[in-house]
Amino acid sequence: MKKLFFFAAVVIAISSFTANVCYSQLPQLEKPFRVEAAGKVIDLPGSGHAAPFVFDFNGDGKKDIIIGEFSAPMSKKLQARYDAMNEEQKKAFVKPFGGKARIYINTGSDKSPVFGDYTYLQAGGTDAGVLPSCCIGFDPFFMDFDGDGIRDVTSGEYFGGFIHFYKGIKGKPFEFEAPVDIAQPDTILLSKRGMSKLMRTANFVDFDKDGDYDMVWGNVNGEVYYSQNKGNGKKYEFVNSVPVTIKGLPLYTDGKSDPLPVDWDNDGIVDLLVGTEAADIIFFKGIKKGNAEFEPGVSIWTNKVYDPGVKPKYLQVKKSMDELGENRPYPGYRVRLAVADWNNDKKMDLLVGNTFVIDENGKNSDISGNVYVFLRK
Ligand SMILES: [Ca+2]
Ligand SMILES: [Ca+2]
Ligand SMILES: [Ca+2]
Ligand SMILES: [Ca+2]
Repeated sequence: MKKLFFFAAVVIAISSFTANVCYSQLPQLEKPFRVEAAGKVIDLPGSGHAAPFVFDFNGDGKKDIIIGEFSAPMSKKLQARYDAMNEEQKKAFVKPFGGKARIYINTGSDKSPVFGDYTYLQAGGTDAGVLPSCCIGFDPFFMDFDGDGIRDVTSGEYFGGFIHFYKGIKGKPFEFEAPVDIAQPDTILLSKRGMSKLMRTANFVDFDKDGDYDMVWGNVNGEVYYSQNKGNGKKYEFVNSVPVTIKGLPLYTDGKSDPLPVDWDNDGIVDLLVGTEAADIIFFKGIKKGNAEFEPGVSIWTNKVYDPGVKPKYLQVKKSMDELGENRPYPGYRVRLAVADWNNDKKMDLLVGNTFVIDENGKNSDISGNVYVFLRK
């Protein structure tokens, strides 16, 4: 018995030591504030699934914010509420419509952004959209994917297993071409409906430093995959996706993963920040340039170390959420991440979009979403 206790104490000591080592490398963050527009916090009533992306959209030298959102057909309750509105209220009401992306142009300065009203991202002559289903709306990632000097945008979708590519148009910053599906050998040759292809969320970085964008993607299962681009910067050519690994074992999170490749601890090696269904944000420290093997994941909110190779059961999402407890600095679940130097102090800050329930009402609960900014200390 005594021996067993000793063993347990050693295990606890080792795990907390490992956790502290990782945690001390984590950037410390200020208390958050929510992004506002037209003097009010940006809310996504009836849609939620705020998916932020920050960059200079219109090329005037000031950062703008693009926020993806989700929607589904209106619930009976919401429809009844809409029907009872007067004309003015109806005009102001945001109807659910499918996954779209709001563009908020910065009318303040680059250092202190101020946003007014938004317009919807346009593609193929209409609002750019993804079909709404389950748990992902428009999930934007902007970059010049095809190397023609014009930035493009991508988004995942719940069904279909593809990442959509919307090509930017020269001289028309607010318009994009109608989407095409990004061809990948594993999406073409294998079943499109396998669980691992549901709800793909893709973010990009030149992971192997060969001059083109490689893809890191998550899914409904909470897995994270790396797809190497062997193209030439003008034309992509993805090879089969491989699971991102920790000590040789696949990386798993508590479902609906949104992996963002970024050098979060500033050591010159790309790390992963992964947002989860349980509202946690997990830091996976990169070990070596271009290698899809990472250090074990640490919660940036609680210091909890996630065991590699352990596939979580869906019900453990609630457990993970409870473990976050008071340390979770926002309500809700299913967080989507972005990074940007928001206040121009040369330190990378974190943006978190969430989905939260306004009114507990079973299946027809009203939801919304906000975008939180965490400045780095
Ligand atoms: Ca382009
Ligand atoms: Ca590359
Ligand atoms: Ca790093
Ligand atoms: Ca900053």
